[in-house]
Amino acid sequence: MSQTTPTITAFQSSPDRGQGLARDMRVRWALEEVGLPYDVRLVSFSEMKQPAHRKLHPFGQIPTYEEGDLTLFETGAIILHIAERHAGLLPADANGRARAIAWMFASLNTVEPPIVELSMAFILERNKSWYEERRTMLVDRVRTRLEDLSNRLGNADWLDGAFSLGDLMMVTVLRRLNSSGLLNDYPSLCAYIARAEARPAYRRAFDDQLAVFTASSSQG
Ligand SMILES: N[C@@H](CCC(=O)N[C@@H](CS)C(=O)NCC(=O)O)C(=O)O
Repeated sequence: MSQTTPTITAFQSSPDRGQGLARDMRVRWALEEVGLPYDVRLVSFSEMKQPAHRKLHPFGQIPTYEEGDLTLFETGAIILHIAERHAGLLPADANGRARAIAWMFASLNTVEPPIVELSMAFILERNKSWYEERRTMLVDRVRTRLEDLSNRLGNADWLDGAFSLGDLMMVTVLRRLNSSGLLNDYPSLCAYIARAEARPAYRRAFDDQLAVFTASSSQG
């Protein structure tokens, strides 16, 4: 079967300042795990909101994924598409695959929302008089998820058997908390993230994304 080289979109100049948080990182990492070469098209913030990009992504965001006549948006859908066609991100048995996919949904639907809300509150509301009170509530909600996740992971290396797309997505979600200090209270989650970050595919994806940021910063 011939494989068309996919093209993904990524920030021309990432607001994450090279921390590997922009969501093209998830797709880069998945493609590296399965050994699929890919091209990257960089887009500026204004280009993302233009009709040409909105044809690919209705919400004017990155990443998108183009492969032949298929265009996808949403990292969950993109990574599932890659994992279903290439070995490396899903177990062979049907029940194991279903559970790995459940973990991917859990990372996106159950763990990511309170984490994003906490960071959005910092970005948009930190000057409000009620910010500290709201932050306390949001931190509690994040901690509830971290506690439950840490209890479930226990001493295991990965969430359910071998490394899967569920771990890939969960780690990218948890890394959004790096600057908050909240992860420090959960040593098993810190070790889990470190284990994932040590994977050669993760390193390649991170370095490639960082190279874009470094090049854009050096252009001023
Ligand atoms: N749920 C989407 C979220 C995509 C998303 O939030 N992308 C961010 C970059 S990490 C973006 O494009 N932000 C710019 C904007 O929303 O204007 C996914 O997982 O693909």
